[in-house]
Formats: sequence, C-alpha cells, structure tokens
Amino acid sequence: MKKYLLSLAIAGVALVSACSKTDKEIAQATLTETADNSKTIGTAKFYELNNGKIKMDIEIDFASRADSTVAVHFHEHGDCGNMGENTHGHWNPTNEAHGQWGSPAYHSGDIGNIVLDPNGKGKISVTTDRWSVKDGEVTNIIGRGIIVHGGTDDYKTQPTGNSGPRVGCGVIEAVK
Ligand SMILES: [Cu+2]
Ligand SMILES: [Zn+2]
Repeated sequence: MKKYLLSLAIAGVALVSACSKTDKEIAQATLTETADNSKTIGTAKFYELNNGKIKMDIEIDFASRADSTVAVHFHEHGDCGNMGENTHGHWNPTNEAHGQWGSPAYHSGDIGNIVLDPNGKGKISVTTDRWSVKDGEVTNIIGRGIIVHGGTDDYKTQPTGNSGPRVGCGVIEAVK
C-alpha cells in the first residue's frame, strides 16, 4: 500500500511538471466593470507554448450582461480610468484594418465576440504568434488594456467594429 501511494505521488509530480513545461503562465489580466472597478467580471490568462506561440484563455462572468454578446479587444494603453476611455484605441502594432480574428486583416488584439450564457458566462481561447512579452518589441502585450464592450463587433466598421460602450476593462500584467 505504501509503495502504491509513493508511486502515485511520483506520477503526480511527473504530471505537474509536464503541465508547467507545456503551459507556462506568463501574463494575466483581471477584468472589472468600468462603472465599478470593485466588481470583477472575468480573467484572461496567457501561456507560452512549446512552439513559441502564446495562448490566451479568457473567461467572462458578467451576470448583468447575461444572454448577450460582448466584444473584446486589446486597446493601446493599460489605464482603465475614465470608463475605459484612457485605454484609447485598438492596439494595432501591424498597421492593419480592424477585422475578425484570423481573417486577412485584423488588429493583433481583435479577439472578437463572446456569447454569454443565461448566467453571464462565456469564454474563448486564441493562440497566436502575433504576441510576445519581450521588452521593447512592438508585439509586447504587457501593459496593454483589455476592453469588454457592451455590444457586438461587426468586424467591419473602422477602426472599432462599432462595438458599443466600454463596460469592462483590465490591464495585461506579467506573471513571473
Ligand atoms: Cu475595443
Ligand atoms: Zn480592432
């Protein structure tokens, strides 16, 4: 029995280290309501993958927006003040048009629309080589704002997607 437990423990350690090797968390953002930043409405977690790409898992939990669609973008500045207006416009390091993630042209933070269920919950994952966490690189996502809009991104209107008011906001911070 003791031996069995020991091998279980060893297997557990092996599993944990295998996980952290493939999925190293490198950044995160806590999203809060722009109208009341004591109210958390979601999180974004960023992982560096073995192939050098970065994966983001974003989860929204926003009860007052239940049964709706919200649009999410990275904006230029990591300052959520003034109802999110201080983040300024969409972060656009490649000088492309606003558009749908994965289409021929889009901003590097045009995450797009997330459908929220009857409890206000919704999530999306994206993996990309458009991002880095390296100081001085134009692709560096650290310090960018993440805005949650109260409307739907039409993926066409320039340069915003006509996504509606800024209802949620967070700042991407490095995880060391
Ligand atoms: Cu936006
Ligand atoms: Zn955009």
